[in-house]
Amino acid sequence: MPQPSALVEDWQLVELQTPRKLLTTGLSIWTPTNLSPAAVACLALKTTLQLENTTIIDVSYLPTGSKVDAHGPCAESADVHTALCRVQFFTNTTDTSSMRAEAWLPDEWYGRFLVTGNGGLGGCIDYGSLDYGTSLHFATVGSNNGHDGTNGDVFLNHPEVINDFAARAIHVEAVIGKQITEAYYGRAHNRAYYSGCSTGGRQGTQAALKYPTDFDGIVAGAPATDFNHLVHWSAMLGRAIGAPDPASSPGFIPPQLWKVIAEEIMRQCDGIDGVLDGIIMEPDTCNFDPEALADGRRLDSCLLPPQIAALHKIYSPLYGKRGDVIYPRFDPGAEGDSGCDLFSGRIVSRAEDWIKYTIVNNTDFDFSEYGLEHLELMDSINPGGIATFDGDLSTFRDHGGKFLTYHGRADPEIIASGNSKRVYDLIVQTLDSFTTNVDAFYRSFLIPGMGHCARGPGAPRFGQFWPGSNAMNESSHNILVALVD
Ligand SMILES: [Ca+2]
Repeated sequence: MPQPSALVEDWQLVELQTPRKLLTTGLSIWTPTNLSPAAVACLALKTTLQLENTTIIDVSYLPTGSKVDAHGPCAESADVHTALCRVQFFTNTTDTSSMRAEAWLPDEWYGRFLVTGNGGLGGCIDYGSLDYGTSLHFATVGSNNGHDGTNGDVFLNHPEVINDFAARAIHVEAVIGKQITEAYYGRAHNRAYYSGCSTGGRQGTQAALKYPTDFDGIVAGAPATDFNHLVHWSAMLGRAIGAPDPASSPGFIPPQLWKVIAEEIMRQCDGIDGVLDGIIMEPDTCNFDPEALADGRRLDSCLLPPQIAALHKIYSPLYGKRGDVIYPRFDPGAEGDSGCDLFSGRIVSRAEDWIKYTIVNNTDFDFSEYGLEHLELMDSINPGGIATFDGDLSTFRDHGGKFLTYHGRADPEIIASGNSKRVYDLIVQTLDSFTTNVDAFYRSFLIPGMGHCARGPGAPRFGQFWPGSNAMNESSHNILVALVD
């Protein structure tokens, strides 16, 4: 990771405000009788903060080099790379729902406020993102999105918990987080930002649609937009591939065959972009022909007809009754050497939980009965307004908001990158590109060879999260700094 001094120097290049510095000297000894002015100001919040529907759980001052432990069922702990005031709080979002959140307030603050998102069906405060935001001098807030943990059983018969997950938690943590920030520094923030990926990308998109004045700038990675259709696609892929039992599911493709399939896809498509580098620059140019694996040319790769049929389904868009695209296809080149969760022979847990606990409300639901009628049910219920498939960003645009989105084109987890193309087209069509210069406030970056939010053989490090990720902290290399610019 860059040394703190170098980091500050880089940021001062784009900094127009004088940084507010609470701590003027390094803190070498930490004892209750030797508190820095920043620590004293921090601990005072315990008794002075008065916030609507909110209980302060704890306030602590964390010197650089501290460690924050994982909470409950959430796995992530984090190192703290910059001295900060940590405020843990709990807000009742309704009479039957609540949100646990934390505000991390760095000693050296540039007047910027940042909210970070969640992942999957979580449930977990992303401490790594809180550390990243504060290391870049944002007052940074993260929440449990209305429930602890990563499972969907908390949604069963709890519509307000669903409402928090679908949209409200990010809004509430923005409102309360801004108040805590102002109370601590003695002045309000200059600009408010949001950054998240996957579910976090959907949360950012939803914020721009439903609460368009909460944030001035949003980074939304690999967004789980058109959420109900995404869940349906995941479930239908599980159905197409079947359980790992040849007797009942002859179309199932065992993990060891995915290496062969991935190699064949690269053989057919890697060179289309002119470079044999293991990256398919534009997967939509790849018309992968699975039949090449059935013709017996390769003894190790002779797939059975039901397996070939499964591949045809995986690498084709999912269509509705009228030939409309329900969801785009899995990106060829994203499968990896042993296949991914989607191809494990069972419905991925995120889709399974969403369907069981928010749609059919049946913990014993039999997925052999799952079909198109369940998508129709999902579309009609649309729990919490989760769909997040609406192109009308006009209020966000008119408020002066800027939106950056990115999506890896080798995303093996759950979200096909073609969906980000659909969303872009929807926004352009809704706002009418003849009268709106969409590029002036909304830009979408498709990243060849990048996996889900990160990783992969492409160029996956551009400051989307994590200190120490070797991303350079200036605007030509760092998406969050570029958003600030
Ligand atoms: Ca290539």
